[in-house]
Amino acid sequence: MEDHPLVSETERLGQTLVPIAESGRPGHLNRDLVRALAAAGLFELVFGEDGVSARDLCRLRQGLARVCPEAETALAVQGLGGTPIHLFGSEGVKRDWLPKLKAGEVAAAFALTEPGAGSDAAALEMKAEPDGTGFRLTGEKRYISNAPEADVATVFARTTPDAGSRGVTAFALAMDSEGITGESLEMVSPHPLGRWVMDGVYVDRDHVLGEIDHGFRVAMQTLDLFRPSVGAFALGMAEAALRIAVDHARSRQAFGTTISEFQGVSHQLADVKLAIEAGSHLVYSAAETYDGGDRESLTARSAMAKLWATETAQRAVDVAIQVLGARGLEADSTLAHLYREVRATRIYEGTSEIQRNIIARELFKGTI
Ligand code: COS
Repeated sequence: MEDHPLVSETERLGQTLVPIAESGRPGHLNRDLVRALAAAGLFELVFGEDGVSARDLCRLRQGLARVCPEAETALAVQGLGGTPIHLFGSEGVKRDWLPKLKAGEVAAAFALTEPGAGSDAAALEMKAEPDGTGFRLTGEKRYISNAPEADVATVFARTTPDAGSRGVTAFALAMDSEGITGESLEMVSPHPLGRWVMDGVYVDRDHVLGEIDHGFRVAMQTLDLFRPSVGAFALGMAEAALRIAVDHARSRQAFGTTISEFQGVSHQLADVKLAIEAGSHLVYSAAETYDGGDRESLTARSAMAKLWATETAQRAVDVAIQVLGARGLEADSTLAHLYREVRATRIYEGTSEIQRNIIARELFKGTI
């Protein structure tokens, strides 16, 4: 697919962000990077006055991913954490947080996962017990991007016990509130991840996002928007890996010729290109479905886009490393970095297995 101008513009911008990304501490929030993304006006697009354009979100993510995955992830986590505030927050909550999120003055997180609730998100146990005009949150959130350093988080907690997905509420929570402790987790993935423990943390009723007991919907609708964009991130990384592999195969000599002459190499690269091209159609068609307001087929399209593109990216990076051989595994090479970065995309925002469940369920429902 031909690049939309916003993809190539963002790719150029991403190149200028590389030094800022490299100046950060791996595994920790890079606030300079968040501010630089804001200064470039990217959060104005993510938190648009007239709502969100899923296509623009995908374009930004694809462009940045080609050259600067750290900047891409900083953009994405701010978007994922801030979107429920943008789309479901009260006027007061939006006034408190949106200008700061857009200016990159604060960093956001999306706190759904718990030690006992990953794929089965409705099993979450963090309690939200009524107290005066608000609630007190108690429990643990784990494997949260930007934790524990984020300033504000969309936190999902249980307001009705034993009610499964029907007893969950979403809150916008200031993460310097009393009763919150947290720590970073050392993961293979280079972006910041951590955990928070909440011990009776007070949050006012005005900070509920959407309606009480209807927070699961807030989570699912946010994921329906973001899953295609995870696909766009994956496509950008797949394209980066493919470029490196093609350049190498063109020039690398072995057995008296360039290795691009060997079908064992060239056919693998052809297959990667084919999968990327198919992935672009799935990703942008899911984004178009969101922008067009067709909620019926969105959940399945979104799952298909994420599943295909992230699996493709994993394959693209693996093939590229195989083509480069030992060079591709040099610890500070772009491919080694992509290798660490790409793995998590098949897990977060719903594993590949969950995406297949969603597609199958929607297929039997008849929405696709
Ligand atoms: N949009 C709006 N509402 C949705 C929805 C969607 N995409 N998906 C589900 N819902 C609603 C359902 O309509 C249902 O509402 P009612 O009870 O009022 O009928 C409710 O949410 C529960 O839906 P469902 O029964 O399908 O929930 P399940 O427990 O079966 O879970 C999956 C559904 C597996 C899809 C969900 O748990 C999931 O996405 N898991 C992965 C979690 C994830 O991505 N974690 C990553 C965290 S962010 S890094």
